[in-house]
Order: sequence, then structure tokens, then C-alpha cells
Amino acid sequence: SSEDIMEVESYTDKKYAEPNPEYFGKAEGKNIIKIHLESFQSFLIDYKLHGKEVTPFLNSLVHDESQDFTYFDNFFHQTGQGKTADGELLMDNSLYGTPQGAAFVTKGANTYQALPGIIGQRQDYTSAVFHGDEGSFWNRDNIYKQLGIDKFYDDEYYDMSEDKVINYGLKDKPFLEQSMPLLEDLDKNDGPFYAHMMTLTHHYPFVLDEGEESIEPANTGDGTVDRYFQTARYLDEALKQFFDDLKEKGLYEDSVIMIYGDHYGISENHNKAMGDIMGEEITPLEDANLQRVPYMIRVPGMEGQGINHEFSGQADVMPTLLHLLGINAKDYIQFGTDMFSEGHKGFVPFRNGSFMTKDYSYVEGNFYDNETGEVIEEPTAKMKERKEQVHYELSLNDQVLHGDLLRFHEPNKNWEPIDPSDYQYGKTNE
Ligand code: GP9
Ligand code: MN
Repeated sequence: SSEDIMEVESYTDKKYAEPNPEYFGKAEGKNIIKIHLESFQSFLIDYKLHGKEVTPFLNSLVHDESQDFTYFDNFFHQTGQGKTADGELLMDNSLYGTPQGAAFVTKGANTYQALPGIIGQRQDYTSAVFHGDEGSFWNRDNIYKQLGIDKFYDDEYYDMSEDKVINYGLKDKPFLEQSMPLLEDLDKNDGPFYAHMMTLTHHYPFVLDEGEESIEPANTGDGTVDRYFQTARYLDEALKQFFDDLKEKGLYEDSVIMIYGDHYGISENHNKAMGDIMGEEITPLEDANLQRVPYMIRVPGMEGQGINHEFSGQADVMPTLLHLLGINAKDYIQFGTDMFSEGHKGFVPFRNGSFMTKDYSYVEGNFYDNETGEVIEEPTAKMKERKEQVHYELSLNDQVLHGDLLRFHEPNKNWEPIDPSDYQYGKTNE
């Protein structure tokens, strides 16, 4: 009911962090290119396999100051069973998925007040998702309409010849290559745009066609883990090419470029091999530490910070972006907080109720000291309070999704509820 949403709003209002005036509105009017790194975990950054970097291009974005990126090395995915779809939901709504199943599917007809809809209405952005797989996967072709996504370029828009496809769909190199003319077209006719490029090749079981691997596999003896590095390198090469193309077409310099990992690629079933890779036993705490995924952002006219160590997660991205665009996140219901804000909240809930902070972690029912890796036998009252807060936050989130509560929420600023019938996808509807 409308009372339930008021309880949620009073929580998110309290959690809300004021924008950092230095950055507020810095990205207004700029194109936004958001690049999804499938199954990419942060341990790959700077990792050396057989003495060589696995992802030299991404590493260069992190370390070369002239690139002006800010890399958050304590950024975590917060996804559950909805995997990629949960990542999308989190980043565009600052809502978690559901405890079971994929909200994209089970809550696909809910009312949302999502980033694409908001910036479409308030700043005339055109939003588009690019993905070389069937549009119906994860119910995208339906829920995207609820999110206010204007265009959905699915496999219908790409040359999906057999030599260009592997595993779930189009290989990342042809995918990004073939996306360029679509992006240019958006820029010419519909700018400013918010484009979401969803890669796919670096996905379990991490396979490439013969001749497309440029590095040797690892040699733990666990094929999944061993091949993981090869597809990561393939993705890294695809990105390098994409950046070159963006620069050549004049789409790079003046665009916000944002890169994120959606969820882990190596599940805990592979912890033995991961122990070899990391050079230490994968305890429950280490497993939680491995849930870091990259988040990198470059905003034209904003100096890169290099490596930012703030603890943050996917739910924090939407408020961060809103503030960069000069829109106050307080106008909407959001569980995350602006990562550039002084008041950013440095605890990161996982979907299963575990959470991470700078000094300690709560994993599978135990508090851990991050420094020593030891279980904290007597957690402080503050730690226990934080745990209660995280569980309360997740329960509020679940009420929002189960009760479709955003129906009852009127954002402060002139908001027109999204009508899914305003959106049509597919070539035949153009
Ligand atoms: C399929 C792709 C994979 O389109 O998004 O989804 P995942 O298995 O990673 O959730
Ligand atoms: Mn995924």
C-alpha cells in the first residue's frame, strides 16, 4: 500500500548522501556509454599469468593517469540468482533482485522509476541496450519497456553468421564492431544517448574458437578456471578495438565511459583451483572478497582519481550517475548512495545478507576482521546494528518488488509514469 512505500522512503531518505558539489552536474548533456564486462572479477586486474598481464588494456585504464579514469577497486556485485539481469536491475534502479529467481522475469510487469526513464523525461536522453543474444532472454524485451528503455538492439540487428557466434551469442569483437554504426546513428539522430553495451563471450564455460585465443590457459587442471583467463583476454582485446573505434568516430572524448562487471564468473565450486590462482586458501571471507567486480568511470572534464578505495556496489551506481547529471537522487527511491559523495555509505550488502565494509565483513553468519582474516568472536554493538540494518534494507527492497510499491510512489519532480505500450522493439516495428 502507499503506507508501505512511505516506510521505504523514510529509510532511503535517511540513507541518502548529499552530492559532492565538485562533481554535481559534471556530466550533464554528455553521451553515456556503459560497458558490461560479462562475468569479470576484479582479481583479473593486474593479475599476471605465466608472467604476463591478462588484461593489459583494462590495466592501462586503471594505471595510466592521462586516461582520466577512476577505478573503484572495492566495488562488489550484489546479484543473486538473476545474475546478469540482477546486475542490470541494480545499476539502473538501485534496487536489489529478489532472494530467489530473477526479478527481471518474475517482476517484469512491475512499475519502475528507472534511470533510463528518468533521464529520458528530465534531460531528453535516448536510452539503448545492445546485446547479441535473443531479446527475450531474461525477459528483457518486456521489462526494458517498464524501465523506459527506448531502443533495444538484440540479435535481430546483428550479423549472427556461424563464424561470429559462440556460446550464448555474438562474439564480443564482431558485437562491438557491428554496434558502431548503430551508435553513430544514435548520436546523429537521438543524442544525447545512454548506451548499454552488453558483452557475452567471457561467460561460462569460457570457450573461444580455435585460433582466437592469444594467451595460454592457466594450469590448475580445472578447465573452467584455466580457460577463464583466455576469454578475459579476448574481451580485453575487444574493448581496446572498441575504444579505438569510438575515438576514430569522435564519440570518445566527450562521452562518459563507464565499465562494470556484472557478477562472478568462477563459482565457489572452483575454490580449490582458485586457491592455486590466488596463492591462498579460499576461506568464506576470501570467497566474499572475490565478489569484487570492476567499476571504472571517465567523465569528460573531470580529472580521474586513479584508484578509489571506497567500498561500494552496483546499487550505488544510479545515484552516482544522477548526481553527475545534475539530478538529485533524493527525488527517487534508491538503496545505494553516490560513490563520490562525502556521505557515501561504505557498507555493501550482498543479496544473501552478507555484507562488506572497509574494516570488517559479515559472511555466512560470521563477522570477520578484514586485516587478520579471523572470525570476530564478540562483534561490537555497532557491527550487530549494521547487520540488522542490512537485513532490514533487503526486506524493504523485497517489499517494493513483491508489492509493486513504486506504483504508489510519486517522485518529487514532474514524473510521468512509464507506459510500456509507448515502447516497441524490433526491426519490424521501426
Ligand atoms: C544472456 C546473458 C547471460 O543474454 O545475459 O546471462 P547470465 O547467465 O550471465 O545471467
Ligand atoms: Mn552475466
